[in-house]
Amino acid sequence: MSPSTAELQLAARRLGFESCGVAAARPLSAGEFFRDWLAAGFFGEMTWLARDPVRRTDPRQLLTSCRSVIVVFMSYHSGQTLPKPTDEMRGRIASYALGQDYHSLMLARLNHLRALLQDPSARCYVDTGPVMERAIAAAAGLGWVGKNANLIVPNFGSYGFLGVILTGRELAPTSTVQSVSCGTCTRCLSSCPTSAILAPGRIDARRCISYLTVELRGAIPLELRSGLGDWIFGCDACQMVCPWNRRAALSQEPAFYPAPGHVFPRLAEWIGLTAEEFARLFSNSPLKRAKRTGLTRNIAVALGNLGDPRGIPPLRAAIVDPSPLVRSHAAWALGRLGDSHGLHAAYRDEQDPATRHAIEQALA
Ligand code: B12
Repeated sequence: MSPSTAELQLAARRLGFESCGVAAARPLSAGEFFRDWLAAGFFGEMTWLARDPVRRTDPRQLLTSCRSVIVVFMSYHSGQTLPKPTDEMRGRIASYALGQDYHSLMLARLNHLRALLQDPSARCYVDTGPVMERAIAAAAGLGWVGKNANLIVPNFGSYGFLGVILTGRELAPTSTVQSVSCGTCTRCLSSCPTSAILAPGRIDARRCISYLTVELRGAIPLELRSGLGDWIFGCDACQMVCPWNRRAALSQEPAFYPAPGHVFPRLAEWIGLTAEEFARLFSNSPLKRAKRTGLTRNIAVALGNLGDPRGIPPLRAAIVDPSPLVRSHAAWALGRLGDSHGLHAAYRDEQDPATRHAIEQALA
């Protein structure tokens, strides 16, 4: 016999999920918004998002037998409040990525929940399939979609991951009524360093620092680089200012607490990582998604933004990196630090036309 919604919610709590709800499997009301969002091109290079939008906005297109969608929220809020040390050049990592990789951890827990359903066709997803997890979580009444587009859960704020199970079981949907919301607050809109929140809930991902530092594989657009500040992987600017995160309960999951050295990482150390060191250091971290070249590119930009002359030696080393992507961003950063000597030296040896152009621009 299938468990009731209440039994599933209890089991989810025992598995460490702060919140769990159920939405009936039907086309999401977010569908129209999503299609407009795609038409505007806001997905950038994440072309996988644009593939088959109908499937993404209706769980029954993904699993034909689907009757209900179970959705869970797990906090990763580790409450980092320490001021940034000024001893060395340091960067910043979004809090979702400070600890261990969440996909495998949450999928393993979700699979325990799935086993209770005794439904062999049920499927689990954590960021791993064409499902609109936030829209489903809002439909199940877990919280509401804030103006910063994040799902905000009462008492837990928005620093949390979502996961879903699609099942053929008919489960009682949970309440969809949320009596609280963002009200008149617009702090997230005005705090976004790259003005990526065009209107409440409407994000141009191409401008979002999270996209630029995690998903984008190529060059970061010149006009957005200064906005990155010291963020080297993801960004929390729109969540840090959210009043709902001020008194949010901390995560109960030790795996999501910061790995040693990941809070305000030392940029001069990390910019010089070899492929092997990168693989070893980040094998179980969300940071592996950026790959070594992506992370090194981001660190070069952060060093340029910090404007600290101590950034020149590590950037001069990065300007001979095997990757032209890294070299061109190191050139930009050296330009910001006014190191024309280092740029001239690099220009003499540079063969790649795009990187030569980047050096010329940096010198100019
Ligand atoms: C692509 C993606 C991104 C992209 C695009 C983000 C975006 N806002 O679209 C980038 C790389 C920028 C990104 C960044 C982040 N992401 Co992300 N991302 C995803 C992913 C894979 C798909 C999201 C998607 O479909 N986007 C398209 C937009 C249109 O849809 P949406 O934001 O999901 O849903 C919105 C619309 O439906 C809208 N909507 C619906 N109807 C209507 C009607 C009106 C009138 C309006 C205005 C809006 C509206 O409201 C929804 C909520 O924003 C999901 C996982 C998943 N499969 O869902 C994770 C996910 C959304 N990301 C997550 C996280 C943690 C982040 C970051 C916080 C990471 C970070 N710190 O750097 C940032 C937050 C940036 C932000 N403010 O949105 C979590 C969110 C958890 C939560 N509490 O909300 C998810 C659910 C992953 C997970 N499994 O936990 N992400």
